[in-house]
Amino acid sequence: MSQYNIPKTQSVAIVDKIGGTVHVNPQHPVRQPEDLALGECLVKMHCTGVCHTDFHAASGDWPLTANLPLIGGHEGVGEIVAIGKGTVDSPVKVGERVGIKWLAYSCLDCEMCLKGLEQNCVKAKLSGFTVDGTFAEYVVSWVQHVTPIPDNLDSLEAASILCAGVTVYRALKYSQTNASEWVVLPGAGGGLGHMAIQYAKFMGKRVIAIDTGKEKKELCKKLGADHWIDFKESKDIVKEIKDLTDGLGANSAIITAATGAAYSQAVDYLQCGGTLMAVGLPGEATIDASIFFTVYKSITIIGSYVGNRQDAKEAMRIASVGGVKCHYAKHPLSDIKEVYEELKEGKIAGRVVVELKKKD
Ligand code: 8ID
Ligand code: ZN
Repeated sequence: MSQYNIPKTQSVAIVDKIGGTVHVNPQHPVRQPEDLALGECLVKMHCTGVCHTDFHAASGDWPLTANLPLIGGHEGVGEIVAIGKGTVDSPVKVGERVGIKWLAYSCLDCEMCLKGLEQNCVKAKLSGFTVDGTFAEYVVSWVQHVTPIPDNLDSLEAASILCAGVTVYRALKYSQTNASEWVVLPGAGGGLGHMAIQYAKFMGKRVIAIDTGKEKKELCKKLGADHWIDFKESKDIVKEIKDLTDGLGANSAIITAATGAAYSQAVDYLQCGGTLMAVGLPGEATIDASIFFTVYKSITIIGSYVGNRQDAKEAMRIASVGGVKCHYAKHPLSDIKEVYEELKEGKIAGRVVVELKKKD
């Protein structure tokens, strides 16, 4: 039961068929507290970030298909207003502010979960893909997987830590790159990339940001990138990176661009022993890397998929101590269609965060 007054209907942004137009339904049903299952919680949303993944999911350009009708969104922050009856040992309580990330649920008991690869659990439920996501005023999630939000962090600032932040934080964590070493960030001006610059600097690394346009250049420089390369203007990205790194090449590349092209030169500009972290998710592309030089240069290629609960807590803690700050533009839910268009065209510097509840 809940002490809150929970409405029967709500506004959600929804896609009826893959490739269809996202639209707002103001009469979508709200699951009521008495209908929550054991371990589930109902979260009244404050806001949600919009990730390029939401656009991939709605347009159907991945080799996985989303559940339909699709309510996207996986960077949500809100307040728990009810918890399923009979739930014991919940790590969160009613009234607490929590975040909903891409991995909404995993069993916590299988080999993948126990190895810390919760995101690869066969029973995983994905927010905004296989279960209703955060483009809604009320979302059902799971007490074991929601992320507590530190008190000193504003909901709008915390939202994009839940996907963009966690994902790049984990990719950097496993990039085998020490403080003072070079990280190249293709996609640096986007949602994930602009957070990656800040996490990399917080970890003491040196950053070469790659993206395009004046606005993204200014943002990357402001956030601490040591160097900037415009991929549309550069005649030779590999040479530019080698020139900036004493002829040796960079120690790692965290590729967050949503295109295969951004992967193609990485093995060439990495130095021996370097690591390519694959993060950006174009649906069809393959990594075009020289086998010879991958072997000869002792290059490591690692796929890095979001993060587990501990990664989320660490990424959030770095935000709460002021190590990173999301650069975002605030929009109403009704703007989602235009936001998808802008993501498609690569027009958004940083992130868009949708406000679902005005501050009291
Ligand atoms: O767990 C994961 N691995 C994970 C988690 C979250 C998101 C992966 N993703 C994926 C998304 O599905 C998407 O494919 O990461 C990709 C980037 O997500 P995003 O940061 O939300 O997208 P964005 O804000 O559009 O930023 C992409 C940036 O890449 C630049 C664009 O200009 C944009 O700023 N870019 C492109 I497109 N091509 C480029 C290139 N060749 C490039 N930058 C450098 N070189
Ligand atoms: Zn995402």
